[in-house]
Amino acid sequence: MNKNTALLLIDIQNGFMPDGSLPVSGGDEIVPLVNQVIDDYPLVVASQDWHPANHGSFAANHSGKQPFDVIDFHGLEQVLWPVHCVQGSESAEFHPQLNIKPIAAIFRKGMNPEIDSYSAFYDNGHRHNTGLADYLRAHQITHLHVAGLAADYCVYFSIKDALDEGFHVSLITEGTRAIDADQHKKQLNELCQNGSFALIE
Ligand code: VGL
Ligand code: ZN
Repeated sequence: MNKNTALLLIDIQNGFMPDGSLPVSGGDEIVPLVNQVIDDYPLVVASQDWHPANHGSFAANHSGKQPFDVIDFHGLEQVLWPVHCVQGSESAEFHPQLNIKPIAAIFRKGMNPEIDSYSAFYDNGHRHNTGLADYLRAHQITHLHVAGLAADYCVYFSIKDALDEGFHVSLITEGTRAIDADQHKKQLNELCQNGSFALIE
């Protein structure tokens, strides 16, 4: 692999596995594929969804609301989720079969209870950044290969921010799974309009 290309792994955590609290169908199937390619990259970075128990994205923290209801949360549209990836819980741990040894840095997100954070770069209001873009630039990274979960939320918004930050981005199609496959297809059509985006099929 070119020395300017990093592998970005999004939220490969128990909470998003088929037996997790926010299940992504087939989410566990990406783990062997990621393990196959992870040693090919000069730099591997990962994100972790890392919520406090009182996080505002949890339906349980809004009386009368159910998971997947959509609300206005401090001016942003917010899908309410089942409780997932609470800091320090099993749900927040990486999948036990994921080879984490090559991961050079982990960027955690979703810690502020007042705003959700899908992208590994910025919160959903683009107010705070995680330091990921500067970290990658400090390591002379210009190209990203992306895998992880979920394709239509954290992977999609991470790719959009990466493109806005000026990176060339390729999505490893076998290395991701969506919550809503139709939504993922539409998002791919949109991303493919960007000359800096490609699919690795
Ligand atoms: C995610 C919904 C809520 C994700 C995280 O990792 O795609 N989705 N929190
Ligand atoms: Zn989350």
